[in-house]
Amino acid sequence: MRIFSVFYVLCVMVFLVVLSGRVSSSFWLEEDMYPLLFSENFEDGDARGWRPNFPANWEIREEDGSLVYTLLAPGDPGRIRAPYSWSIIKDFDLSGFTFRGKLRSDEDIDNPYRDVVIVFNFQDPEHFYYVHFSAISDDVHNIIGLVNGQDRVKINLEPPGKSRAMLGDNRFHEFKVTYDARDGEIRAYLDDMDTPILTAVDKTLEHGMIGVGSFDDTASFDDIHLWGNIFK
Ligand SMILES: [Ca+2]
Ligand SMILES: [Ca+2]
Repeated sequence: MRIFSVFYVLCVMVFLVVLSGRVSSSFWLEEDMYPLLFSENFEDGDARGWRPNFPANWEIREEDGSLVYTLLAPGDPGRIRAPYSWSIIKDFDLSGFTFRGKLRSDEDIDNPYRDVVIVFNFQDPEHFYYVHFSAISDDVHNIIGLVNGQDRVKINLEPPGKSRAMLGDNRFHEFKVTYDARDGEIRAYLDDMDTPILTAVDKTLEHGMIGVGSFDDTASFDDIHLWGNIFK
């Protein structure tokens, strides 16, 4: 009987160790993995913490009692095929982060190619990743893209046409993008913060800056929060 009890306790202990291992892989990819580095609601009327590539195209506007950060014009294409416009949060070179906020496409809702992007691990205008939220899914829309010195390539695991494209309206959506520098796991969420709509694993660019923008449309942003690990 006593031997049976010892065996039983050992079985429970093994089960708990296995369970904790399974829980940790998702549990550790939460905001509290990193310190909060930056919050921005634009209510002070300026965007001093941000560095846009086309400053004249960005404005802080009042809407329904809140100030929001708006990209008024798409900007110009660069030498390679990559998002035209972005505004980077200054001062944070990160290796691993959770980035949350609200985004809205201000493009005509009849345009299915409308998009809002989150750029990250941004090292220069030709080396970064981006999450492309759109109203249609194919090999260049509603993807995670890598810009590595040449035209962007789709790197997310969802096949073209199969990712959930949810940006078909002109209202704000909650977003979350995470990067785990240990294994290169990238996850992007829209509205549902528990189930990512885009996922990728890539370690080509393991650190960099983070920001918001659009491939070739107009967009607005608010209530930004950034948790991260400062790259050394
Ligand atoms: Ca605001
Ligand atoms: Ca577009």
